[in-house]
Amino acid sequence: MHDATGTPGRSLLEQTFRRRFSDAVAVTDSTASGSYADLWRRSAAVRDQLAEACPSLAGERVAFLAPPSRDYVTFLWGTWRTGAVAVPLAASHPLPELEYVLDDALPRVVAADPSMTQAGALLKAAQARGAVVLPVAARGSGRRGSGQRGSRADGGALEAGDAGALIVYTSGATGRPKGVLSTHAALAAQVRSLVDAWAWTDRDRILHVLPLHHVHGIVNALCCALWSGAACEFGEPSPQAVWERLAGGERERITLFMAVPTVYGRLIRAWDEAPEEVRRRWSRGAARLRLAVSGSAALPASTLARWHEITGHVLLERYGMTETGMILSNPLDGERRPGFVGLPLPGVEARLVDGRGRPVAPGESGEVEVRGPLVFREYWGRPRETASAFRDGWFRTGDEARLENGAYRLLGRRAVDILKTGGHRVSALEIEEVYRTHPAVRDVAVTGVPDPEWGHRVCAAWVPVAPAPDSLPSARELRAWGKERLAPYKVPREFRMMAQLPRNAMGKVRKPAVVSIFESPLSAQPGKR
Ligand code: MLC
Ligand code: AMP
Repeated sequence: MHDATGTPGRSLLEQTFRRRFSDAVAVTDSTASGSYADLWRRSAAVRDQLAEACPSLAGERVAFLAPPSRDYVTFLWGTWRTGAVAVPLAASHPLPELEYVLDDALPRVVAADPSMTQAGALLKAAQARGAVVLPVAARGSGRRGSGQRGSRADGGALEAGDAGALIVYTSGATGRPKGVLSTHAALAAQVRSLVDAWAWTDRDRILHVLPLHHVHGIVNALCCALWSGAACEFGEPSPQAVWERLAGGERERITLFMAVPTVYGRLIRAWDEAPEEVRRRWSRGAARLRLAVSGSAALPASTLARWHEITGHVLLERYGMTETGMILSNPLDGERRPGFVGLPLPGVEARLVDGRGRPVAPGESGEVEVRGPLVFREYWGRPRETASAFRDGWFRTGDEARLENGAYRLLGRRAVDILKTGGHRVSALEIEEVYRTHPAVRDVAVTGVPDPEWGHRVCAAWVPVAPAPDSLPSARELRAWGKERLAPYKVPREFRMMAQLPRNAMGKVRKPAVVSIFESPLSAQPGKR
């Protein structure tokens, strides 16, 4: 059976659960694996448990914290089967970031896998906010009969189109992160487009090492696999473990791999450092991949070239956004040009416009705008921001691009305060707001310094309060303080203390001047403030 693209109009669950009698492996993690039939049964048990704890969940939010695992997938499907909107929480986030999501998404139910570091604190915070709390693994979910006899009906999600499915948090130019709400229909459109473009089939097996609170990991890797009847294997993300898995036996061979450029950079470094015979084995393994995809941030041409030398594969670079899913992609068959992100994916309309929203002349640069069934519905609870994200029905990406010889080249973001670090979109202004609450900090300017490993390296220039206290915090202390409040990838890598910040005549901080400060040789010293 290689009918992977599915019938138009099929919802994600409808498509996936037409395999509900299949014993083919759907997901595996380091301790468990689940067939499509298992997922069907287990997710019914989760649905029943959720419905028992909290009747009429349709349209309500269910937030959950779980490692990439069979239980994560089961919980996601179970949530969808109640008709609720899933809000996956980030495993790496400290409590204040998780509490922010609780206060913004207002979930009726919050679930956590007890093995997660933040599980206890999260559930306590959720209880204090009046949410029902649950463990992620459902009672009796392993039983053969569970979810079949005497169980509740699916909450409309099997056919759902316009119903909300998923809220993923991502940073905007200003303020705190926004919840991007996508419908079942939008997710199905995103998945169908990728399954079609990259020719997923039920013979595929993806090695999944991406976080499961972003669309890259949730939609492109996980949902595409399940839509296609393929296997999704959650692997250990260390570079050595990835190489070893790719080099693994012919049975259960990995056919697909997806990652952000930072990860490809790390894989290349590990390969360079490995002994000759290990290198040969790793290269042979990676050469057997059907497809390796890079995205979420610009792929350096040097990474593309080196990966080609090592594995014989040209990485397929594509471009997308949380709000839209994937927009542009290099071809599966055909030339993949370094520095280019290809053409619109099936079902996606893209165009380039000038500042007033008029399409630009051929060869001119402009802002990418997107239209199509895959676009998100709203920023959760932010109608004004949702409205201003669209112009004449087109979603405004904020990314600048040019069409050159039949392919798009991305030129950067319009807003200088949105950074991409390790594939994560972060707001410089959000980080500044948090650091302004530090007792020793009077003012601070955060910026992204171009960096071969991270894309942007988050750096902060700061001005101490006056009069300066006797003992000023070191860079290490400022980082430790930030880690208690911000996701690890938002915490500045470097700090530079200054008497004042560089400002223009209007008093606005000159961010390019801040970048130059960190590009000077002095900033190469670690631990300096
Ligand atoms: C982690 N650290 C960082 C950092 N990330 N420091 C600076 N900048 C960053 N971006 C710090 C940690 O706090 C730690 O510090 C040290 O680096 C080592 O951490 P680590 O554990 O090794 O990092 P790791 O967890 O491995 O993270 C690196 C990564 C991860 C690249 C694997 O960030 C990742 O999985 N990124 C993918 C993000 C993603 O999926 N984006 C898709 C968004 S959707 P210390 O001091 O404690 O040692 C999207 C749409 C689309 O963009 O198009 O796909
Ligand atoms: P996110 O909110 O994490 O979905 O980030 C989306 C942003 O990532 C886009 O607006 C782009 O700026 C960036 N992005 C995604 N893919 C690429 C790519 N291939 N090259 C450059 N930037 C990318």
